Amino acid sequence: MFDRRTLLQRAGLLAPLWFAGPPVWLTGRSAFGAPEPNPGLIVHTPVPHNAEPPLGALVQSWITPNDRFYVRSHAPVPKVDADNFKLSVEGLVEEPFEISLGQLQSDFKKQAVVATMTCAGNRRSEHSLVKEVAGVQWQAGAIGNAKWAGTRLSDLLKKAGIKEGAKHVWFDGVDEVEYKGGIIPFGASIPLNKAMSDTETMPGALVCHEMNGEPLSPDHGFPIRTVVPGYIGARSVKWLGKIIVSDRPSTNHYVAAAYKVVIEGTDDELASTPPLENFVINSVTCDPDAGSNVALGKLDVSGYALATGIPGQTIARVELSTDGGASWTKARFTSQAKPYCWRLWKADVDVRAKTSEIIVRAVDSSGNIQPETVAWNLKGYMFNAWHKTPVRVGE
Ligand SMILES: Nc1nc2c(c(=O)[nH]1)N[C@H]1C(S)=C(S)[C@@H](COP(=O)(O)O)O[C@H]1N2
Ligand SMILES: [Mo]
Repeated sequence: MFDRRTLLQRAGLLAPLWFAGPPVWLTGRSAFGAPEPNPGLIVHTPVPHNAEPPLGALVQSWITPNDRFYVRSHAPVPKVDADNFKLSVEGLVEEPFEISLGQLQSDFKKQAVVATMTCAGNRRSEHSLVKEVAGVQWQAGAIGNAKWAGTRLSDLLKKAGIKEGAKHVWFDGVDEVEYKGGIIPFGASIPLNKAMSDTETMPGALVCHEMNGEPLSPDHGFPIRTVVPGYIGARSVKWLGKIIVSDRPSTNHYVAAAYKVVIEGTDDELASTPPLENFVINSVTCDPDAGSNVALGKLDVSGYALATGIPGQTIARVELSTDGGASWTKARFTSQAKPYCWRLWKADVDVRAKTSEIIVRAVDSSGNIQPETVAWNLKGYMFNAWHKTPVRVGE
């Protein structure tokens, strides 16, 4: 809960560094997007806040600490008065309702789940090496694995009573994104059957208010966000204000046009391309850093691997090559194969005189291999080619 002491402690820690005064939940005033000061992240843009951890720091633990978790926001952190805040559930339901954060916490069973969140634009900078892509030039750190807690989305939908014809669930944030000279909320939607696909341990989607045992921070969506295990981060809407049940996918820009893999982005192409849902298989070497000097002989390497968000698929194998892909060494895992979660790995590779890069690729439990190359796309999404870390071999 957000007791006063916790709030003051957090504010005391943060206040001196905030550009626009104390945090919004203390004063009711908007921080107007002032980023939470965080030396643990590399900042791409301060407002809206877009930042990612250095790769070496990312794989120190299976659970990503909150201060090492990437931030991806399209607008400044919105003004939210937590005491009067209400989330509404509406649309194709029998009984629409509004609910406060307190009620959400007291009236529903709390569900926790560990799931990896990753931006569809993770590794976009590698698409840009082929041809410049607009947008935040993410390295490979727009990913993290956290323990999220809150209410199952399905519990809220059941309370409202889903009407016949319902097929999708929309999420609207309360943030204000500038778009084409106007203001729109960030929005997403997921198929109703994904929302209702809970298992005992895995919610189809979570209406989340806790990240790694702490209230969500402003950057990560305080007071409430969705978390959709297996889906690209863009479907996990921060600062959630509305849940709308509908017979169609959301008409919000971020579903209808953005977050699609397109080449030219004409109206026709956008209209015929479905919105992205599951993330793709990926693996990345996080240590050593690109450009490191390495000695001949054995070298310790570590990184992450992620299976696609398709149910049932986990990472089965991670392989490394120091000879351009002619031969491969198997990595060992330092974490279990868990659905919708990354798997961390370590390997001892042989650095040879001719080694110029360390290549990594992953294989999933269905035998799908991470692709050697990927086709360029206009918005730079879903980059998952073999990851290559250039190194310089010394004596
Ligand atoms: N309201 C709102 N929700 C949002 C966004 C946003 O800009 N506004 N960004 C989305 C994107 S693109 C990603 S990848 C994730 C990032 O979540 P994080 O900042 O907690 O890592 O939030 C998603 N939810
Ligand atoms: Mo994203």
